[in-house]
Amino acid sequence: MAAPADPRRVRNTCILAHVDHGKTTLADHLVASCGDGLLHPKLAGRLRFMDYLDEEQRRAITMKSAAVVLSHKGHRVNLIDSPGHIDFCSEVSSAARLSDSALILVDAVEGVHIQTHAALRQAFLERLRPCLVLNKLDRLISELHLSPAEAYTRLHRIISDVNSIYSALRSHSYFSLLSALEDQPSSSSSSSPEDLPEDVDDDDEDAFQPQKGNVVFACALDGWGFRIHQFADFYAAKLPNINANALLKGLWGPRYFHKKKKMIVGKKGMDGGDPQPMFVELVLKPLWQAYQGVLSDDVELVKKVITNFNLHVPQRELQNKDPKVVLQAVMSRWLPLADAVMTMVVECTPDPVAAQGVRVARLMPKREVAPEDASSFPEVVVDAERARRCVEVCNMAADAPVVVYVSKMFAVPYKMLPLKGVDGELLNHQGANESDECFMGFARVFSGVLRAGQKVFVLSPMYDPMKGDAMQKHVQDVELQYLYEMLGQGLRPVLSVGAGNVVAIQGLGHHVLKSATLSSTKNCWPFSSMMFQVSPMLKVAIEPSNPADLGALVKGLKLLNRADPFVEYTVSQRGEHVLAAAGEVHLERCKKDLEERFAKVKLVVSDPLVSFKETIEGEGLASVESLKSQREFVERTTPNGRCTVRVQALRLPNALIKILEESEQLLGQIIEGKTTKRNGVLDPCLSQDDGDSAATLRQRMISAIDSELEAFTEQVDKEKLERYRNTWLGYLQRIWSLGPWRVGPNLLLSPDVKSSDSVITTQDGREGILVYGRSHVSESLGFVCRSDAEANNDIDDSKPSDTHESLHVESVALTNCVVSGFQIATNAGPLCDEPMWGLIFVVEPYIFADDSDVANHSDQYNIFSGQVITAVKEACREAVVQNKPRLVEAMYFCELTTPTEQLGATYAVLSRKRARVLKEEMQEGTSLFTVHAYLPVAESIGFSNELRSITAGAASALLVLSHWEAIHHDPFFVPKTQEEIEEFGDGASMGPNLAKKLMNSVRRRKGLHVEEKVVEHGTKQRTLAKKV
Ligand SMILES: Nc1nc2c(ncn2[C@@H]2O[C@H](COP(=O)(O)OP(=O)(O)OP(=O)(O)O)[C@@H](O)[C@H]2O)c(=O)[nH]1
Ligand SMILES: [Mg+2]
Repeated sequence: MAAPADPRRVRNTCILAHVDHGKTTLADHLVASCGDGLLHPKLAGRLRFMDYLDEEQRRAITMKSAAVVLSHKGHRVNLIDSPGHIDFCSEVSSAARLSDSALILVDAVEGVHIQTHAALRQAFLERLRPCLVLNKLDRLISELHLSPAEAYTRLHRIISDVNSIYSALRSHSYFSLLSALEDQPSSSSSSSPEDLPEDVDDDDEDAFQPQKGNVVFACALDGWGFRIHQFADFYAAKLPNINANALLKGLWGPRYFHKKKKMIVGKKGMDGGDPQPMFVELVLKPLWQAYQGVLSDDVELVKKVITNFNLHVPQRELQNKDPKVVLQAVMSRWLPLADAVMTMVVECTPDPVAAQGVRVARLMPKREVAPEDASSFPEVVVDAERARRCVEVCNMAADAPVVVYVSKMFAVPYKMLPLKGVDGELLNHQGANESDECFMGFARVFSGVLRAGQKVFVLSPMYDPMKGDAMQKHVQDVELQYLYEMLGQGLRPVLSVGAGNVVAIQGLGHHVLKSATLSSTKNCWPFSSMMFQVSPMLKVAIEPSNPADLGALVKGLKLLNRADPFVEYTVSQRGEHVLAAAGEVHLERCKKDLEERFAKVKLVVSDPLVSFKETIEGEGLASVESLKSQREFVERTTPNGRCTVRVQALRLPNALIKILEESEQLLGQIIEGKTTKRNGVLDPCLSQDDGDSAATLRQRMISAIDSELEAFTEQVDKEKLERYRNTWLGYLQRIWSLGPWRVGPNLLLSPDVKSSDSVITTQDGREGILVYGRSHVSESLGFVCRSDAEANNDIDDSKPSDTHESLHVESVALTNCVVSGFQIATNAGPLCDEPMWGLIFVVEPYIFADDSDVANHSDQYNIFSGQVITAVKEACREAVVQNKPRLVEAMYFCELTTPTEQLGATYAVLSRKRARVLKEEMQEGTSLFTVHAYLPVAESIGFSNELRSITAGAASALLVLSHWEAIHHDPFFVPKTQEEIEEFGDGASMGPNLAKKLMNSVRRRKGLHVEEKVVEHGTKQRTLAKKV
């Protein structure tokens, strides 16, 4: 199927939805009708053509996205089926990146679920034009036994649910930060209309409207579906005095058909009674008749529908004994599904030229180029701008620069690759012996014409064309091998692929790890990175059953790391091979892939290595109250006695922690002017160090404090609140560093010069001065202006004396040591070496003059700086221990569906797993309950399995990482007072509390000391008399 010369006749679309809403079944019908013989229509809906992996067929869920080329009335449609399970959400991002539009599927019985939200958000973020498919309409008839009127109400509600989610996304309040980020690099052009999604100006209008033609009502299982246009055209032919347009408008909403007058009227125009809207009368009723006729074997009713709608169904098929077959015979002739969906795709979604014009602002944000760079490399600026322009207009001229985005790599066994090329020549698959798997790039050409064998540059997301040679490690040149059209599992070799088409590229295996931009010129900006809904959370250590297979395992892990966009493979400090996956289902598949494809050895998988964090008590009001009480300082002195560090620990309000965590990437850029290495969800290339984003962030931080304080207006009087607010704002002006990794949710405050004892202090008759760090972070964020900070910093300069002069020089040199000590401490807390979370450290290090002779000896000095780091680290850790330390655990948001009779069993599992139920709701018209709960990640292992087995497979759950939450138990709790002993026992008979248990399990895993009594009950031990 050669690509049409005109890119306007191409569509790239993906199917997105919640798990099991019928994406793959729908794809089957599209492939059967438009796939050029790839799938026999008889198998459509049963084969699940796009789920070609064994594991997908076995579990009946899709696990990867896959593309297929379809043709419809002279148009070429590249269709990508995606998985709905949250564990594979990265595949959804890969699919969305290559598409221009998205078919959002919703099950008419289940309605909107969490992944429906995610699908809409993904489509919105990638600036795809969404269309809606309401699937499984048959279930409304044959399962729920709804009347046409009830069904109409339900469909109406789902459409308005979806519309309200989408309009919330469009409204600028939601994701305000994100859009600020997105628009900010191209702030000059962000106001120009072409940068905004096309439909942004009709914000008030619903995005999904049956009248607009972007809603299909369908039953993928039986292969039928329609847009109201089909009915409008049909009735227009029958009712000559009403035109099709008026019918179209009347067919959705509260419009009624007056049979006698043959007119469309409002409700008032109907002469009383209980009139039904036109959609019910003219659309749903005939559908219901067809179903009821077939299912209750009412031949007359079926015949009526057949004659009313002039259908030609062969008698042979009508006489089939199986009602399902009869239904399909009638329905698929009457309302063929593929026709409705493909016409919608062609009519309502943009071609690549139109789409790329809108998407370019997201894909390749305009960069600010420093004026000096622009003048020294004018040709680079011109070339890069040309490449961007060509992407924007989807230029497919042969001389246009080639720009391609690879959104994931996937592995295909060499034996599955085509042996012959386009002209029947033999293909030479280089490296076939090296490994059994060939890595392909799942890609799309955005500009120019990509040719097999072409030489291109692979640009990593960090690449900056203005930096020339300094960017060597972010760019490689590579000669591509073959190009293929993707046909589900099949690959069809092609010689070239023009802009606006999806393609599989062979020959990138050694050059691209997960995603990359390919370009024919080095003078091109890389595409912005994709966004993922979650990050890989579930970590396990993997080892081979037979230690001799370690080499094979490591090689296999490296291959898996490449083949799966979403696993992370690391080697821990203790030498364990750690694999991070998105969830249980994903992990199981990874294990299977390793055992059967990549490593081919038997494996042992450890229990999950669950991450925790450490903090101190003081949530909510307590964190405010703690501001009142002057906390004790913890003191540590270096062994040489020259430096004393005083540390005080406080707790940050939860709202502020959340913002610090969410904005990690942005903070990294603002503070350091560059990106951080961690797997952030936000895109490094979207923003630069810019005043706007700092201002937005600053404002969010202040509002977080305000909202936290607002909650206490009842308990605390106004004056006090104002004082607290000022204290908090004061803290925000003194942020010296963030930790761990310089962007975490912990603050290091520079000493408060005015309130600390004084800059100069005396101890044992010696004079010492404060090591004072500038509040760099506050400056970068704009909480203080740089000149103020400098004035503050000059305080110690203002009173120099000879001894102080040298001390001062030394103190400046030691500031970095203080920050390092803080970084180390926040990276590994005192409870079980897990990172700290939400803490403020006020650190006051003093150095004293050295009396010994060897002052300032450089060796001595190095030792001294090490001692200062240790002292700061120890003091911070001790400050945590002394302020009621608490363990923090990650929580999943869990959405589960269960039948009423299994509700009890479900609750039993939930409570055993320490889940906190948020709400339960009966799904209207069904006997199903939807339960929302928070579930600790530490307990999630085996949760789905247990749920499945205890409810006999009736309940299913979906877990999404939600937030971190402190466990309120004290891990060091030992009953002391009389009441406590009465309540909990004297500690001898009491098992360890939850926090202690979790803490100890981590300590044990890490090989840290665990304080445990080996013999709990000495009195119960006895020596059995031996009878000789
Ligand atoms: N009754 C009914 N069942 C349907 C319909 N469409 C799909 N199904 C069934 O729903 C189940 C899930 O279908 P899939 O097509 O695999 O769903 P999916 O959205 O691809 O699922 P994932 O890819 O795992 O997210 C299958 O058992 C289908 O037979 C429909 O229109 N009516
Ligand atoms: Mg599927």
